[in-house]
Amino acid sequence: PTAIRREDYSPPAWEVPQIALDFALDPADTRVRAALTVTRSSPHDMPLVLDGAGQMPLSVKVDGVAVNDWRIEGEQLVVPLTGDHHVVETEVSIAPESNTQLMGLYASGGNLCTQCEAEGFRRITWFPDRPDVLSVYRVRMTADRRRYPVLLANGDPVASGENDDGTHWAEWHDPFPKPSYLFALVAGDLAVNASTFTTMSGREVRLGIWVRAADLAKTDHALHALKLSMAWDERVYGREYDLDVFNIVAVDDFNFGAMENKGLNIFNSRYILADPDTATDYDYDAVAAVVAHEYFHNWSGNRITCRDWFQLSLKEGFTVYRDQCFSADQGSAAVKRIEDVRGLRASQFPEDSGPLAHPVRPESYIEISNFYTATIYNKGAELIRMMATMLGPVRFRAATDLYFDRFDGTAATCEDFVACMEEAGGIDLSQFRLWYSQAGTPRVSAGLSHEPGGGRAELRLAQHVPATPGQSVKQPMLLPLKVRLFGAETGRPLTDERLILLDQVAETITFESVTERPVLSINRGFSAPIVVESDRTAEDLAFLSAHDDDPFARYEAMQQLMLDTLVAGTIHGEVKGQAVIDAVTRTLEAEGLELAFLAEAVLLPSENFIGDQLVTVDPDAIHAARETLRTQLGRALLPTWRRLYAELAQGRYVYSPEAKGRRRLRNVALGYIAASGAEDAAALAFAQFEAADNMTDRQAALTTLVSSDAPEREDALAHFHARYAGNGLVLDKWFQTQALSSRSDTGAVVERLAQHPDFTLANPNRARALLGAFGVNQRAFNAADGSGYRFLAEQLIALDRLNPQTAAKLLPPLGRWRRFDAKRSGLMRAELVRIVETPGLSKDLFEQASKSLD
Ligand code: BAL
Ligand code: ZN
Repeated sequence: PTAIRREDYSPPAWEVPQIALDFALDPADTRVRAALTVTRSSPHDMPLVLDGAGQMPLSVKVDGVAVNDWRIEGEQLVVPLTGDHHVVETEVSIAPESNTQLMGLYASGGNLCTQCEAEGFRRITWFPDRPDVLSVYRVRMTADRRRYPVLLANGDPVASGENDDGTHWAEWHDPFPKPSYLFALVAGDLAVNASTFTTMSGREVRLGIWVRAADLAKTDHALHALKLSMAWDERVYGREYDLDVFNIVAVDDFNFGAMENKGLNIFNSRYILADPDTATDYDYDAVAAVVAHEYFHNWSGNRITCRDWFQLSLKEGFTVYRDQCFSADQGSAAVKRIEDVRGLRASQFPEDSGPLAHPVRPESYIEISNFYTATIYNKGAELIRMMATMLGPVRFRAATDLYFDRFDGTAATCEDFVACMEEAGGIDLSQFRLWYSQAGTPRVSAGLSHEPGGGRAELRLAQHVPATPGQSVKQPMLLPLKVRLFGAETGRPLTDERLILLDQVAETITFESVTERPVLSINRGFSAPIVVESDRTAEDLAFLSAHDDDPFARYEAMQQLMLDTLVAGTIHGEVKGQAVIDAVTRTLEAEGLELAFLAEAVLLPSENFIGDQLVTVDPDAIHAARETLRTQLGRALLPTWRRLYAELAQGRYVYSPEAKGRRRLRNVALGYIAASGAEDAAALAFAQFEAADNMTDRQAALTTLVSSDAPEREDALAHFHARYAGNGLVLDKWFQTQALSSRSDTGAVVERLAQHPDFTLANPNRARALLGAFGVNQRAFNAADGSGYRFLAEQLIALDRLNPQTAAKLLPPLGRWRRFDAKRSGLMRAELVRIVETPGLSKDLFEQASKSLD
């Protein structure tokens, strides 16, 4: 497979201002007729080159006349054209029911739907399938009336009618020029939760959430979130919705979480369906966040799209930032920030320090689907956040207004965005641009010194950006660091919060009038996505965990204290947990902290995150150290956990920030009661499991039991499975919870679950629930005999034949071989070699596996 390089970009030779599509829909043989109005974009003598994937044209016409001077080159259709304007028509036959890749037009649950980003449209019809070719689409669909009573496409509905042969038809028109990756259609037997939204200029938009009839009762939360998102984007960014209709369709088989097709979002049903019995609080939050994310794309992605796929973070980083801020506004901003940083550390930091590290704006790719990564999305969002921090809210809003105004209706670049920030923000972002081109997580060392009696403190900062594949030498970056000093004796702030722009390899910052020993609070709010290495003692960290006025920094101090304790415990085999116990005690006793914050603050860092701190990961020692500290915390604070567990019980289920916080902390308490070894822990968990009127409490109880040896474990698993038979989203939880178990037999259990009648590789959610969860279960996956590696490799090879995109996304755990001992490294590499050498491997999996071997 060959690599596509960013520097090779050239503008399209032919524009396609209009396209008319006519679908005769049928699961086995869908006929697609496309009429492209094409225009030579500059003086040149190049033919029209259209992308396709597999299908042969049944006919090609130019200006209404059949031609035969076209040719197929590789996967492209080349049509010689003499004039500057033509209409080029093609017809193809495709079989949605045999499409297991879930790219292009495919069948899910008896309905037909599409997924075109990034390069799925070429599996539907011949087209210049690149994001900088923008066209106005007119779509006509004809389908069996009984089987597919609902016919939806982008834009606004224009006309519909019935035919004598049992079919019906509908025509849709989208007046906004869009790239092919935003095309969508749905044909199915669907029910709608309909409503309206009146925009800020008084236009009424018809909203519809389309699902199978049995799921209709689970769509109110998504619909509510959609309305909140529409109002939020008007208020915060001045962005109004632009069509008369906004539809969302939920499908069970979907590679992404959701897709922002213009006016017709298609969602993975896990991000639409929610009711208390089947969705956790986390699921509810995720539904709202993804609904918001896709809606926000209407401006950051659709009205302004990407010039090429190297610019993917232009729309994804910005839109993630927007959805993060939206979610922060709905509940606790502090807890949302903690969750986002935890996610970044769990998924992006390992990517940035591993073989698949790439810049936020990559230089090359083999398969673009592999670049829908945490780096593009989540680190990309951090870049926007840093610019917002440096500009402040007023100038940031002016800069986004400028960006939306200047680039509306175009395909833009990351550089265009940064230039708007610079222009409207009145700052020089030359050095900041390195964040787009340099991969790797910067590391900042921070040392604070103080002259007792002298009144002056000095903060010595030094930065280092580690080498990443293809980038051995790095330049120093611009790092916005929010810093504040606190007095160790009084506990009071000694300075205001300062925003330091660290732009040198090393720099010393001076603070005057520092009258007592200062303690450093740094990278407050996680103002830069970096690793801080400070010389703060356990005492300093405990102090900050009790006194810092920045909730993130307060959480961070506790995490660092825990991490230092666990790393030492892993290395020395003895866990000295008293400082953590004292700090947790103080936090739980502190006044005025949100319950959800408390729940976050007292949770130990994950085994993976502990592993990330070590040169060589010893999964068993890490597991042992973490379990020991959990047990110490459980025992030392058992009366407190029991009190919290009793006090935080609630009546009937309510979804509100306050109620969510209570559930979260109560379930953390349950976990610690179990960790203490209390004899009644399993009975307590099982009672909760049985009595719960909501999935949050039921799943938390199940999670506790699944990691135990208690007899209740099997009962709970069996009850759960029986209760939710036929509910795919909840069965995913059943698989996932078992794959995340901390029991020593988890590897064997997971292998058995892969043979379970409810397991299938054909459904991406199911594959991710078992294989994805297993891959992040550090101890189970890294079993010393290599059985975990072998199992995952076998599953990925099988999955690759069905759905390469999903297979490739599950590969990264095998790429961590450099971090393990020689025996595990060798076993992991052997599986990567086996994958790479598999005949007929997709370029998706080839790219991920071969890069992981380097
Ligand atoms: N554009 C792909 C799905 C998403 O990020 O919204
Ligand atoms: Zn997105």
